[in-house]
Amino acid sequence: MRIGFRVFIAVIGIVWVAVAAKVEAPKPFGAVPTRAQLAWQRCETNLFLHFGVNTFTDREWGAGQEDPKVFNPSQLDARQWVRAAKAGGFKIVILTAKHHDGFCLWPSRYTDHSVKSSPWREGKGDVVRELADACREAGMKLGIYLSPWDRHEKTYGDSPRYNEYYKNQMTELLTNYGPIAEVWFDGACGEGPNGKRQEYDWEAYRALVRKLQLEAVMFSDAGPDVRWIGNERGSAGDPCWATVDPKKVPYPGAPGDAVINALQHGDPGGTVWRPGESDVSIRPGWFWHKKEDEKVRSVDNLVDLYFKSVGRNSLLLLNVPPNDQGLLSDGDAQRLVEFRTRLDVMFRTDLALSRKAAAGNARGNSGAYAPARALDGNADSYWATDDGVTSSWMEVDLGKPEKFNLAAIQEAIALGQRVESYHLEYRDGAAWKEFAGGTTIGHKRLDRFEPVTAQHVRLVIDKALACPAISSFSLYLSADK
Ligand code: FUL
Repeated sequence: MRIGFRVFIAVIGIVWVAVAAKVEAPKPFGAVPTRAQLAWQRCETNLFLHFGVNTFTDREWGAGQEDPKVFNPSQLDARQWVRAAKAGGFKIVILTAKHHDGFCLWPSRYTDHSVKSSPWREGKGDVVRELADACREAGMKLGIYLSPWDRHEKTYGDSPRYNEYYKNQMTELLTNYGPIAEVWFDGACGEGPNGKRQEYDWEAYRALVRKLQLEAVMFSDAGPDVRWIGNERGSAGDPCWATVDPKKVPYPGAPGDAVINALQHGDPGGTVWRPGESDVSIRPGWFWHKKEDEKVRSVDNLVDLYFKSVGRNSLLLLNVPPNDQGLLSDGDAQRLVEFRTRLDVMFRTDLALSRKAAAGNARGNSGAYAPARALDGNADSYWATDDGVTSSWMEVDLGKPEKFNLAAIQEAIALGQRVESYHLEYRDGAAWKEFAGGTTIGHKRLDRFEPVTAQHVRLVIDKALACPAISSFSLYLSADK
């Protein structure tokens, strides 16, 4: 009896071990995101604030000779900026602490070309401080843009000296204002063939940021953490991989069509994780110009950009420039609210949430990776197939025929980006009919299509670099097209 019981326990143990061994999670595939990159991708929409002397001189690129006295916003209120960002659902606000004209929005110790030489707050003001305080109060993350190209600073072109200057300023910004979520390195330089030649010490800049703000992601054409998407139209490539071959974009500002192509699309199986950020302005210019007050993008246009950036595994960085009073203009702020309201309505009711699911293959035949995991509203659980199964399907039973015209799919990107192509189909009697499809998925893929009414819907993974891991599959009926 006792021996029989022991045998029984041993058998249970062996079976348990065998089952547990079978349902081991998929191994990460290729390059994977760091914790900071993953948190950044989940932000989805960030807000850019272009503000500085150009706001007062009606220019886009200041010459560097501007009199600091022109900087005098009468009602600057960083809390208003952050309120508008919050209302628009933006997660990080990135301020041009210094643009190409070299004028600093904080009282840097290393130059007088800053707010301290302006009449604003009698030379005692600090825009970066006011924004950092407003962010902290509101639970908003802060990012900084510190232009490498500097048309004012005398040492620019004297490479070692300017690199010191730049690093000193970076140190001020990264030590005095609390946590910084993103550092934006702009690759632009308009010096031209006869202009000054500055060799930026990118390696030293990056090392400094890593040392001072471990959780900050660094943006530039060449990353290292986040890449430029290759245009300023807010539109990612299709396909769009978060992985890249770093040799294709050797340094920020590297020219050529091949570079732009690499930025737009990334590389399947690329050795480095470097997701794309799609920057675009809500107005024609990056800085505020009175004459553009009537040229603020429409909600339809902004939603379209959202689909072309966030919906293609990128992040939307939308610029909304404060005006010469130091406020976001009412029309712009209002547009942000309308944009978010529209998205909230679109994505309010997920018809697939918690519905019954089936799949052609579920890893280890186990509940841990069952298709229902893609319908549970949990970003960290996922449906996965067995190793080596790189094409399969999962099916959702909507309970009754439902009408929908919008699909959202997400991969469990903590394990790497895998899917190369997929399509969607619905059951019509005995037949399955395709109604949408595409290439990469990544963090998020959004599809809009003519309304379909069906009860049974399949996500078919046609091709993947490794067993797919799908964290979410959702269907919606949106009133607009
Ligand atoms: C560009 C700059 O030259 C523009 O002025 C703007 O800051 C944009 C975001 O990046 O490279």
